[in-house]
Amino acid sequence: MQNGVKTELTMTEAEVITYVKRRQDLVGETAVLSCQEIGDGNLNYVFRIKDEANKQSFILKQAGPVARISSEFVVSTDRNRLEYQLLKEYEKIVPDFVPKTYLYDTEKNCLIMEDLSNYTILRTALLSGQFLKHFAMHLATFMAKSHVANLDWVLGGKAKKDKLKGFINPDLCEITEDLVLTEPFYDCPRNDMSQATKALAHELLWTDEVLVNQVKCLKWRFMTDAETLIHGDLHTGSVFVNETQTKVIDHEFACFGPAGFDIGSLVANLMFAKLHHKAVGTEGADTYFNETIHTIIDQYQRIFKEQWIKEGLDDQWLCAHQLEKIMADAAGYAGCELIRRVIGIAKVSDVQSLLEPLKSEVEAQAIKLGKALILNQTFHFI
Ligand code: SR1
Ligand code: MG
Repeated sequence: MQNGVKTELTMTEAEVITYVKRRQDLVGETAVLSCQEIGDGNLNYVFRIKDEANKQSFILKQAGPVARISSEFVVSTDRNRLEYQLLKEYEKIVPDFVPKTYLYDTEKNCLIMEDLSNYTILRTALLSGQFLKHFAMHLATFMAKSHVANLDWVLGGKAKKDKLKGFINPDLCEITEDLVLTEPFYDCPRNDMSQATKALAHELLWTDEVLVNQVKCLKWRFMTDAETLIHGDLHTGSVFVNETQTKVIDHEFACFGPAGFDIGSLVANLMFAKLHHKAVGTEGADTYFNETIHTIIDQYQRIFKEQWIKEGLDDQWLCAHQLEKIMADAAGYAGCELIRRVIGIAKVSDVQSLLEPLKSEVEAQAIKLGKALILNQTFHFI
């Protein structure tokens, strides 16, 4: 038991093998299975199952009743259904950018999907200096196409409301509302930072009423603005890349929310990679990250407009107006993401892997950049 919740719902490696063996539709009688738990995220258990006999492998992702990062977070295992539903949705709209899903089990709250073992997590690739180019265009396409396809204007008001019912995600949205949009902006006991960073947070954030009020507005919009279907946690740890392809994973935060939230999360995490490389003095990193971020921002808007027309929408004023709002939101949410990864409980290795004094310097830069993005609600100055 953890926090009064039965943890025995989560399978062991041996149980996963027995479970998969029973799925003859997946592995067949000749399968020789081995299994390893490889998850390092904050929420779920991720098992890699190898079938030596048939030279194939799968990923089984199981949602436990509490978050891995802390049993304080009791999160509905329904998140597995939401993830499955979003994967199916993306398979229709942006099939090249998601892993294939083979099975969803409502009893065990697990999914079996394509093993992307020949890919690397984008955050890891970037930190190790693999300055890949293709993913910027892929992620701009992924976001713009999925966002436009789920606008009220495209689905129709009634059908959109009907679809929205299937993506109500109170527990995971609450995590975002608390960890991203509330706790970093006051002296919350759950925050986690050094004394020096705390002093800076006090000086630059917690005592700045204008900033705190802007964040309240961003939180309010996140809670109430069901603009379109969003991934909801699109950081560089939610993306797999290889030399030519890009796959977006970890879809359990899916909800109808402001489109700018996805763009902001992604851009902020690229900024963390940039700050990391700047701190350690990697040559060419500044130019690479600036170009990558600008490609995402520019291409998102270009593809958004293109999709708008493809969907048969002809009101160009509305398109421009909505895009303007989305990009302002994106800058604001990027600011919140930059600040929460420094002050809040959920960290990023871009910062955590640095030694002092570099770590504190990058934390201060992230706080200042985050603040400027929230106050200005534009990327124009970056
Ligand atoms: C309790 S979950 C903490 C964080 O991990 C996820 O990846 C989300 O970013 C969430 O905010
Ligand atoms: Mg995740």
